[in-house]
Amino acid sequence: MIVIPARNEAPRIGGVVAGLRALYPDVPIVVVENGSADRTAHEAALAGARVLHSARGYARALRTGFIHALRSGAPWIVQMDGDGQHPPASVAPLREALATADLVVGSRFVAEPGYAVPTDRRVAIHALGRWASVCAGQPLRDVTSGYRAWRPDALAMMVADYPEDVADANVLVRAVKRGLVVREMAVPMAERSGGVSMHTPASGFRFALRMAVLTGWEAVREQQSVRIAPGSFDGSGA
Ligand SMILES: Nc1nc2c(ncn2[C@@H]2O[C@H](COP(=O)(O)OP(=O)(O)OP(=O)(O)O)[C@@H](O)[C@H]2O)c(=O)[nH]1
Ligand SMILES: [Mg+2]
Repeated sequence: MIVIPARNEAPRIGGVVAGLRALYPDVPIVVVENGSADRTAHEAALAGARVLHSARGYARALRTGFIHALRSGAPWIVQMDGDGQHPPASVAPLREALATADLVVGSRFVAEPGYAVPTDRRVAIHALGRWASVCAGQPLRDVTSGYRAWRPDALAMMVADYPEDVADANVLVRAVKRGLVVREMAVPMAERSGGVSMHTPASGFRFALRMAVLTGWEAVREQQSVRIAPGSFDGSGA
């Protein structure tokens, strides 16, 4: 199943869904919308997607889509953006890479990304990637990529307490800490083809700082939950 969070993407979402349907006619596509001031939901449905409505925000929209996918018994789940940045052709290789991973991240930084990622973003993503790598204990590069493929059993381990607010690098660190095999693979990406990004330069800076704190917290939190996990006490009182 393909899960696409979308807000105010009416001019783009139809093309994204149509592109996916042309390549994968049998794969259900779910667009999760909230708070759009335009006809995003209408265009998505017209192009053949099932439209779900969620609580506010990107992370909550994803969670709504994930729960739907798991309840539907989807054999794999790919999350991607609805603004045309993620090429539909990469769904197949991402899904195939699940043969050797629980979570596969489509990465702009394993090979050339295919477009000039603005310098401020590139610097922020690289810095966040380094920090997330330290927190996770394994190399992670494109930690803000929203193009990801999940095995359902792995997603089931994450969805119950999936972050409600922001979900990027923190999710990757949590996944690694929970023992999931997280891999990155090169995916060409495009520039947003219009509309408004959820990140302005100012909000992007605040987001990066916040994400850095949350990502560090994941490392500490998961460490603690391992320490106090049931069964880890031997009852001897020693
Ligand atoms: N349902 C829902 N979708 C959202 C929300 N915010 C962003 N999205 C969608 O999430 C996807 C990613 O958002 P973008 O604004 O493209 O974020 P980005 O790719 O990091 O930023 P750009 O590179 O500037 O495009 C897009 O499909 C958005 O429409 C939201 O509050 N609710
Ligand atoms: Mg985008």
